[in-house]
Amino acid sequence: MTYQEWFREDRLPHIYCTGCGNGTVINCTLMAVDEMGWKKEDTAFISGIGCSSRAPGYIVTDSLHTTHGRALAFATGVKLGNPDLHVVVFTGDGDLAAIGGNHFIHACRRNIDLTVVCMNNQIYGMTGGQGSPTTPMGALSTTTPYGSAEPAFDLCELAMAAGANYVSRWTSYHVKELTRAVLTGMQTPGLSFIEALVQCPTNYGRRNKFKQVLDQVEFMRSHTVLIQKLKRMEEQGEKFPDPVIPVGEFVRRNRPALGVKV
Ligand SMILES: Cc1ncc(C[n+]2csc(CCOP(=O)(O)OP(=O)(O)O)c2C)c(N)n1
Ligand SMILES: [Mg+2]
Repeated sequence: MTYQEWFREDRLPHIYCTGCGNGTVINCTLMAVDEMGWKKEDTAFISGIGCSSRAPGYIVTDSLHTTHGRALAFATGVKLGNPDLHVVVFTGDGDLAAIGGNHFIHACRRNIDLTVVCMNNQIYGMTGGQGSPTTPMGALSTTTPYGSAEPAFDLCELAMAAGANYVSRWTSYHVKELTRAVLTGMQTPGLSFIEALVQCPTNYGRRNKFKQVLDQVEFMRSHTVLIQKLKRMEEQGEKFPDPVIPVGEFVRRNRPALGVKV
């Protein structure tokens, strides 16, 4: 089987804007699913509300497109109700960290056996570009017309501190690394959190000096540094990109988890 067989062609055309990074993340996730050899009948995709949360609609398995911020609450029910299912959550930065922030930290604390893929476009994409908890300081959005004055959440640090067993960050530029990270997350019992930074040309890029789609992709390429390398650079006083986006595996561990079949 190839990963393309997981797509639902009857739902095309999709809603994503030209140049959106979400499709890349869906591809990477389905390539990881294919690599896992999961069966469609044993796999469920759960999401909240947002552009990112539309992803399960394009996949052939059973899925739940739930309410804004509540993907993890529904996914908890699905997984604990039927631990035999492989449960993958697609969410966005607003869905996960704003309205759904409390579900996020408690799902990580409980370490529920889920794979959570967050498409972080650093904005509320679907509703026209309001600022989110991951909008960088100084960035323009419809609700931060003079530049965001708030520090942003680091979703990976948050997931790690709250207790998730596996945490990793990549971007839509890093297709191979992202696929491998999702795969490792699927292989790790407990909550696996994979953050995928994505370009949003319509609602983030055009307001923030990324005139072309590839300008934002190039920014992600040139501002990412592997976490371990970054630590070394800091210790040795070496210069690194500003702002810097640490990528790679933040943690892989074996805390007690919920929903793992013993
Ligand atoms: C309870 C509730 N509040 C607000 C909304 C409106 N709303 C829909 S999507 C969204 C933001 C989505 O942002 P994000 O999760 O980052 O997803 P994106 O569209 O950027 O992928 C909001 C506020 C809603 N649907 N339900
Ligand atoms: Mg978003």
